[in-house]
Amino acid sequence: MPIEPTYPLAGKRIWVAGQRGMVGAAVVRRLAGLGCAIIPDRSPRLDLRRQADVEAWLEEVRPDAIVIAAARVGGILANDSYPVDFLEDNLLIQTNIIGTAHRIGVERLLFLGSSCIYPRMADQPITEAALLTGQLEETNQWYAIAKIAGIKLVQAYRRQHGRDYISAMPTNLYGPGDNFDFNSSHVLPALIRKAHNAKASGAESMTVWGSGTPRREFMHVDDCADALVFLLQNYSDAEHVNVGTGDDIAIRDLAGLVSKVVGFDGGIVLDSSRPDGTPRKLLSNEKLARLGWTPKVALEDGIRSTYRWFLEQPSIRALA
Ligand code: GFB
Repeated sequence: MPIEPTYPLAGKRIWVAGQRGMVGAAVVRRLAGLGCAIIPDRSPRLDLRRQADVEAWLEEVRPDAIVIAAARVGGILANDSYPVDFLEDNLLIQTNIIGTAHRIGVERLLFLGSSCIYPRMADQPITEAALLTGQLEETNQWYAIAKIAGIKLVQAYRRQHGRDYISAMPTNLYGPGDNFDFNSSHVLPALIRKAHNAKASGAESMTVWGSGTPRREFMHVDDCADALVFLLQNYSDAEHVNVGTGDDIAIRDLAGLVSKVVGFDGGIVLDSSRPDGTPRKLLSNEKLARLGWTPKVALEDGIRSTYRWFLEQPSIRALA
C-alpha cells in the first residue's frame, strides 16, 4: 500500500541547489508531476560559495523546501589533488544554504552527503551508527569532513531551532549527466569511456587504476533521486539515512561488466601507481528499506542505459 506522505509536495515551491549536476537534474526529473513548483536556477549562475549571493537569491525566491545537491565532487584523483577545493567549497556551499534557509524560514531541507563520511575500515555493510567511529580514508578525508560538518549542521538546526531538516548519504552514483573527464571523474564513467575508446581504436587492453580489488557499490542516479524524493516526503529525524543498493562489486569485475556492455573484448591492464582508496564501502540500506523504499535499477541495466546516453553526447565522446 502506498505510504501517505508526511510532507506532501503538491503546491510546494522547491529549489534544488545544483540542478545542473547529475544528481540535481535527476531530482528535478523525479519531482516533475508531483504538483510542486520547481524554482529554476538563476542565470548567470549564482556562486553558492558567496554568502551574499545565496542570501539575496533565497530572499528573492523564498522556497518552501530545498534539496542541496550542489557540491564540489569528483573521483579519487580529484579528491586527492584538490583538498582545499573539496573542503572549503563544500563547507561554504552547505553552510550558506542551510543557514540562510533557517533565517528565511524554509520549512524543509534535504542535505546530501556521501558514503565516504564513514571510517575507512568500518564494518560492512556500513550502518548509519558507524559515523565518527574511526579514521577516515586519506584520499577523500577533506570531502568527508565537509560532509560530516553538513550532517552536524542540519542536526544542530533541528536541535537548537526545531527545523525539520534532514540528511541522506548516497553511495557511489552514476548515470546520465555524469562527468567523463579522466582526471576528475569517478570510476564508472571513466571505465565506460576507456572501454569505448579502446573498442573504437582497436586497442588490445584498457587501463584500470589501482589493484582492481577494492569493492564499490554503484547506484543509478534515477534510483537515488527516487529515494531522495521519498525521504523528502516521508522522513523527519535527526539521524542521516544511507541510500544504497545493498550490493557491491570489485573494480576488476566492474571493468569486465563495462567491457561486456560496451562490446570491448580486449584485456585489462592494472596501473598500480594509482591509489586504491577505501578497500570497501558497502552501505547498509536496512534503514531505508524499513522506511519503505527499495532500489529498482540493476547494475548492468544502468550501465547499458548510461552507455546509450554517452553515445548520444558527441561533445563527451570527443574529449581528448
Ligand atoms: O570512483 P572513484 O574515483 O572514487 O574510484 P572512490 C573508485 C575505485 O576505482 C578506486 C578505481 O579504487 C580507483 O583506483 N579506478 C580504477 C578508477 N580505474 C579508475 C579510473 O579510471 N578512474 C577512477 N576515478 N577510478 C570517491 C571519493 O572515492 O567516491 C569521493 O573520492 C566520493 O569523496 C565518491 O565519496 C563517491 O569511490 O574511491
